[in-house]
Amino acid sequence: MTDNHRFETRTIHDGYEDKSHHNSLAAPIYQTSTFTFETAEAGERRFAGEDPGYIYSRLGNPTVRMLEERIASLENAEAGLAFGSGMAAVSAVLLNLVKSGDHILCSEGVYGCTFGLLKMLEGKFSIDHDLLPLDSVEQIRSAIRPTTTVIYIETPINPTLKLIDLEMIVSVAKEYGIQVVVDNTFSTPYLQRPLEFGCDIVLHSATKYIGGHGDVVAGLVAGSKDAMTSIAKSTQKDIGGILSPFDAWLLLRGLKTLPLRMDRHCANARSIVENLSSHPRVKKVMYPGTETSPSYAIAKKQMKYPGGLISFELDGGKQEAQEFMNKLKMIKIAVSLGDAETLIQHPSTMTHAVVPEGERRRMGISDSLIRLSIGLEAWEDIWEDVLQALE
Ligand code: PYR
Repeated sequence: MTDNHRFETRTIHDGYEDKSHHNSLAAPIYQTSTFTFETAEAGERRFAGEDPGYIYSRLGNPTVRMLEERIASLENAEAGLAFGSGMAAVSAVLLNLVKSGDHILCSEGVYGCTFGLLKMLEGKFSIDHDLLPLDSVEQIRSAIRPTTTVIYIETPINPTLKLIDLEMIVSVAKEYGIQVVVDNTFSTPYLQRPLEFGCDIVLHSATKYIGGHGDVVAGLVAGSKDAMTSIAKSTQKDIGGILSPFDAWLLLRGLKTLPLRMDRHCANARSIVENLSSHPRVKKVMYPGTETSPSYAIAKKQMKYPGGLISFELDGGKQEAQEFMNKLKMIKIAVSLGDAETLIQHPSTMTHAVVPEGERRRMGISDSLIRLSIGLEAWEDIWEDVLQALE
C-alpha cells in the first residue's frame, strides 16, 4: 500500500503490487474456485488461521482482495470487502449489525430495494425501522429508542438528491453508541468520504460510478478492521454474496479513471442544471449544487462537487413524464447510473415502484419526478436531446 499518495494516484496503484505477480502491469484475474494445500496438515493450518494463505474463493480471492484493499484506501478505511451486488453489501452489513428486536433509524428516502430489505427485516425478524428526514439533532434524539443500533443513510438520497449532514448525524450517534452506516453510491469516495466525518461503515453499489461502464453488478463495503472481519466471518462467509474475480478486475480497471470521470460527470451536470432550471416546462430541479437547494450548505461542507445526478419535476404527471422520456433520441431509458451513457428513469414506476404510494410521497417522489444520470458525452448533445424532448 502506498498510503502517502494522493487520491488520484491511489485509484491506480493501491492494492496491487506488480512485483508479486511476475511484473504484470495489469492485475491478474485469479479465476479459481479453490486453492490447493501442499499437505493435509497445511490445509489444517489454513483453516485454523495459522497460515494466512487462500482456501476457497468464497472466503477470499487474490484479485478480489486487491479491490478490497483499493476501496479501503480510497475511503480512508482500515479494510474493505467486496460483494456480488450493492444489495448483497447492504444486507451483509445490516444483518451483521442487527438482531431481532433492534431498531434502525433510516433516512426518509432510500433506494427501493433497501426499503424492501427494511420491510423484510421487520416482517421476518422483528427488526423495526423509522424513516425520517434526519435534519435536526432534536428530531434524531426523539426518534432514538433504547433498541436503536444503526442509523442508515443515503446522501445524496436516491432519487431526490437531498443531503444528510454527516457531521450532525455522527455527533448524535456517538452519544448513544449507535453505528452509522452510509450508502455512498451517489458520491463515490472521490466526492465524499463519510468515514472522515466519523461514520462507522460506508458501502456502495459499485455497479454505478465505481465500475463506471455499465458492465458489472457489484457491492463494496469499507470500515474498521474489526467491523470488516466480523462481516467477513459471518454474513459474507455464510450467506455468500461474494464478487467474482473477473468482476473485481473490471472494478479495479474502472477505478483507475474514477476522478477523471467524476470531474466530467459533475461538470456536465452543472451545465445541464443551468439550462434545465430556466425551461418553462420544468417545475422543479433537485440538485444539491444549486444555491436555492436546501442541501446546498451541506454539499459545500461534505462533498467535493455536488455529483452527476439531477432529478426534476415536469409539469403534468406520469403520462407527461413518460411522453418526455419516449421522445429522447440519444439518452437511454434505464435504471442504474454512473455510466458513460446518460441514463434516464422514472422512479415512481421503476427504482421506487416497490415503495407504497403514501411512503413514496413522504420521500418526495411524485409521478412527475424524473432522474437523470448525466453521462460523459458532450454536455451540449445531452442538453439538445433533453430540449427537443421537452418541445
Ligand atoms: C438505481 O437505479 O437507483 C439502482 O440502484 C438500480
